[in-house]
Amino acid sequence: MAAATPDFCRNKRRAPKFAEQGEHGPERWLTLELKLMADVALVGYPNAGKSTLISTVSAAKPKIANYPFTTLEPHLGVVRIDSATEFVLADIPGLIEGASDGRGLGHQFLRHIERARVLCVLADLVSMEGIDPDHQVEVLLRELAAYRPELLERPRLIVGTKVDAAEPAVLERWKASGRHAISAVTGAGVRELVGELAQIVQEARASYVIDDSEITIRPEPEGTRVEKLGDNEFRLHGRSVERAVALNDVTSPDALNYIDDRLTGLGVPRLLARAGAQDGATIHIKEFSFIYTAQVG
Ligand SMILES: Nc1nc2c(ncn2[C@@H]2O[C@H](COP(=O)(O)OP(=O)(O)OP(=O)(O)O)[C@@H](O)[C@H]2O)c(=O)[nH]1
Ligand SMILES: [Mg+2]
Repeated sequence: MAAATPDFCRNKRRAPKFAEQGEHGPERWLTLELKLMADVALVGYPNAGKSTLISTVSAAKPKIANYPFTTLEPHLGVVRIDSATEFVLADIPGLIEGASDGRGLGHQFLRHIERARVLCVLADLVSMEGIDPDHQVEVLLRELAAYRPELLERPRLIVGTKVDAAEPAVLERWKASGRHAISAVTGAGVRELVGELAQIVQEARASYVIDDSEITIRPEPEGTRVEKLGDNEFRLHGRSVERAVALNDVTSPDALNYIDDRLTGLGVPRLLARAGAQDGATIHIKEFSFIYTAQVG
């Protein structure tokens, strides 16, 4: 912007006697929403073992307890595999059936899942309420889809938890489907899980672009528009021309020359000629008016 503004103080004009009036910048109210950025979000029923898992694979230390909704806010943990490989894991409060309609705590946290590249869906193999793990997965995926269908397009792993305490029949059925099964208590399957997550994250980082278009704010275009008001009378609209005439004093010859230079620089004579302005036309820009002199040649 500064580059387009001719200098006020130059060799010919060492002490300018006029100044720009300044202008109000654009004003707007923005509601900003903070969303966690994580590579992997842990999604599961309350009490499924999400916090226990994150506390065994990262330095995050969320509260762990044997009742639902222990975790009330999301936690992030960095999982470091070697010096070159790490990813951010998010422990999200438990989701229950109806979370996408606002039941439980899920609704306000579903939005944190939105920013995760990969989903790790945990099914409790030792559910206190006796909810079948397959049913848990079904409900969780349905809730995610109800919130944002595109969440189901994210890469995901489905993992059974608490294998150390699972009923043999439940465990057998779960394992028969070839899905991951872990115990955050004994460590069974945890290393393999973390390794696979790192791999998927790496692939997802390479291919997944987070869409930030919602928060793009563009300045208004600078272009000039000519409106024909009547016989040889025109009005110019546009930020640049309005700014060019917004001087505190437009009566001094210096200021008028300055305005003339700036409007010429903005291509106003050409625009007026193209719009059919004849010599002597009255031109308005906001409250400022002047007579147009057609240029010869
Ligand atoms: N036996 C066994 N118990 C586990 C395992 N993982 C977690 N638990 C227990 O399950 C209970 C719930 O664990 P949390 O990690 O708090 O579960 P959560 O999914 O974070 O629960 P919310 O925060 O309430 O959603 C705790 O009593 C844990 O000790 C496991 O691998 N084996
Ligand atoms: Mg928790």
